[in-house]
Amino acid sequence: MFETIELNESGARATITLNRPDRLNAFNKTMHREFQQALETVANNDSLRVLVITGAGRGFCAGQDLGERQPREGSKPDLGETLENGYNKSLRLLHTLKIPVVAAVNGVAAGAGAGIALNCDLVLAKKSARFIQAFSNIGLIPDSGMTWHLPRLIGSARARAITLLGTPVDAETAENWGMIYRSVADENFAEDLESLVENLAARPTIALGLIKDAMQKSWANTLDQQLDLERDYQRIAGLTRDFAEGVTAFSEKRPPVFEGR
Ligand code: LHQ
Repeated sequence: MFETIELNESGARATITLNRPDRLNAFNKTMHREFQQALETVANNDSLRVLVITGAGRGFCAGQDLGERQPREGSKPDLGETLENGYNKSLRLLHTLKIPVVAAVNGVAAGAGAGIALNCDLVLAKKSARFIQAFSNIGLIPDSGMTWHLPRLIGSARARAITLLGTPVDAETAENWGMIYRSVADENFAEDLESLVENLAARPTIALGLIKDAMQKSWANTLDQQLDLERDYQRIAGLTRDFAEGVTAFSEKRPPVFEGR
């Protein structure tokens, strides 16, 4: 069905695999379109409770396909258009998903490829993976939300250094800096990913969606506004079947069986 990605929906989980391994899964026009279609498909499938985004082959994603964006004599490329209809549209779709999204970073993540990963809720990376803010290496500015996320994740000093210098950050450093959730030995990656995904898929999905949204909104809210938001979201969570199950299971001293409803 797709040419540049794979979408696999199986039970409660979906996996999108960026699939142009000979270009380190760099985004071309078709891939932008197909990635958005896949995200829309995931958003419309109520039985899904977790999404994984990963890359085929040895890389996660090398950002924009530079072969497609080679400046031609006399032409005035509109990179803003690539952002508006490509990455920005995708990232907005990603952020409105009500299920947790795991970036399974299997190899290098550069430019907007690092951006896609760092926009996910949880980033699990192989120790051998690197995150490269490659934008300034080619005369561009960080996009895909990187000027927003990086200072918040790792502080302004490090964010400025790695974006101005384009210095690669290995997965272990990324973890130590708080840029990603966890780096794991390459040989344990598949197993650790599996247990993370299994765990998320079995948790109370509506509450997880509300947690995501609350964390996101906190960046723009005062504490006062956030306390109001927590009151409102807790009201919603309190009406779910999973809350009833959680409390019942606790009093019956057994593990809860959440349905995501
Ligand atoms: C690639 C790419 C690539 C095409 C590797 N394109 N082929 C937004 C708005 C609009 C336009 C511009 O951009 C943006 C946002 C951005 O994403 S800007 C940043 C774009 N990305 C980059 O600048 C990264 C470019 N790639 C690299 O620096 C290296 O390839 C990294 C460090 C990612 C990996 O290095 P290596 O492991 O040494 O692999 P390699 O360089 O040998 O790449 C393997 C192949 O993949 C190679 O092709 P070849 O035919 O020689 O085997 C590369 O040409 C190709 N490739 N990235 N972005």
